[in-house]
Amino acid sequence: MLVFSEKLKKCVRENGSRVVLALDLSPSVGEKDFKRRLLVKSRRILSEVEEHIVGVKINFQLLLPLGLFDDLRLLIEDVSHYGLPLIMDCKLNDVEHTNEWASRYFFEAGFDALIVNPFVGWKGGLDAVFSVAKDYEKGVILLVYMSHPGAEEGYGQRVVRDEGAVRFQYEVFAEKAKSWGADGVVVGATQPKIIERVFEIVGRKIPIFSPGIGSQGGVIGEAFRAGATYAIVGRSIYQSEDPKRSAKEIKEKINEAMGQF
Ligand code: BMP
Repeated sequence: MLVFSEKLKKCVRENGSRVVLALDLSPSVGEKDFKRRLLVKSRRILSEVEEHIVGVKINFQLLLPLGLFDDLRLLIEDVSHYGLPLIMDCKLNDVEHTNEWASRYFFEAGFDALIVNPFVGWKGGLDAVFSVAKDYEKGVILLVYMSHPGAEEGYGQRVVRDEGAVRFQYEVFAEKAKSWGADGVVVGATQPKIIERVFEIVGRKIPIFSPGIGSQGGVIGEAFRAGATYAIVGRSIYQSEDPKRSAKEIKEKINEAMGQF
């Protein structure tokens, strides 16, 4: 079994892409047959775009209606069948015993990596997630700076470290990603300058996953020239009239920006 980072790199080589699909479909609750339609549509979009992506990210929009060990299993099996890594975007943020069980459930269900929130800290918080991930040989991705404007209030605040130095919170989180051995960091594509700074800290060893391209105003060229490794893209693909064509176009724009493939 390939570990998360190896699986990702294999998909980059095979699919020539750096796009992680955020499969956040959400038909209206209560509409007739909405759960079945959600599943069918998610599977269809995945099957259309799988050759142009390198991974799939799922969040509560699918997890809650479909259920981790119920209908979601079919989608998880599809992702595995396409050989793509699967990321659970739970932004885990709790004390150790609940973190531990949530992580176990996600890994047992077939997820390859989890996104966690570093605000909760290490001791009695994220230490549990990293420890479970190690047991299962899975990945942990740290939120370092989010893509929405309000991110400035937390991730962008100035903090005074023990030695008196004033730093940005996201710089401290990027350093923690290194010292905790994270398998990736999330930095919003809407903030290319922050991507650049995080890249200076984490270097090439820790990939930067960047959401916010397209629908949230992030620009592919700016994010990738600043150091993004992967784009997390949802609406620009799944709301497109032709998801396959859109995924391919985004893939090609990224490759052009990176000057490769
Ligand atoms: P879209 O391309 O439709 O804007 O979706 C972006 C995806 O990335 C969503 O799944 C969202 O939950 C996620 N995301 C984000 O938009 N900003 C962040 O800072 C962190 C995220 O995980």
